[in-house]
Amino acid sequence: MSQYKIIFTGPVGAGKTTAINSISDVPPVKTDAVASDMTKSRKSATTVAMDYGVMNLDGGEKIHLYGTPGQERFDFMWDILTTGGIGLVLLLDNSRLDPFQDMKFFLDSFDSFIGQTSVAIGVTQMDLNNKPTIDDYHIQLQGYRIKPAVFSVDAREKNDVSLLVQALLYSIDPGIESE
Ligand SMILES: Nc1nc2c(ncn2[C@@H]2O[C@H](COP(=O)(O)OP(=O)(O)O)[C@@H](O)[C@H]2O)c(=O)[nH]1
Ligand SMILES: [Mg+2]
Repeated sequence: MSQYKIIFTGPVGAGKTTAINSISDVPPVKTDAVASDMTKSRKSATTVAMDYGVMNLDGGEKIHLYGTPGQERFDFMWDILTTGGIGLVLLLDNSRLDPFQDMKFFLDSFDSFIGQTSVAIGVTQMDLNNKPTIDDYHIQLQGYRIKPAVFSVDAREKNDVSLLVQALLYSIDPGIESE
């Protein structure tokens, strides 16, 4: 059986834990702890270590899903978490102050991993903030050498997250999803 690993990243509150929860076919492992810093105002719990889940594809493949901790003070873990990964899902919270700055930060931080693999971008909270638009993201991405898929995603919706993951898998290997 084929086993693959993909990594979810993005700022605190972007929906990583929720997204993995939405698509995992096994009960996800959440290592949430009570936040002790500035994330407290936003959420009562935040991920300090990582999230983990598994998605079973129709072709029998297993996709292992790992979520990075969002806080920058855990960025030492990012290298460990990406080892062996085949692609990155970057979730961006459209209601944050400067989601383009967030996008730049994460694309830069994962630059070498993305260079060897692939990335797909999901923009969450568009129901709360409809600007910038997906077109605006595409325009912003013209300054980068990569051409990722960019979808509007509600991390609570299994279908939204599943489509994003499938777009990522397709960009890596158009055959991976075939039944
Ligand atoms: N309104 C709205 N809420 C969302 C959306 N996506 C995720 N959320 C909520 O955003 C909050 C933060 O999500 P969480 O998964 O904890 O973010 P994480 O820090 O990236 O793991 C949760 O309450 C989610 O239910 C979205 O598209 N719209
Ligand atoms: Mg989380």
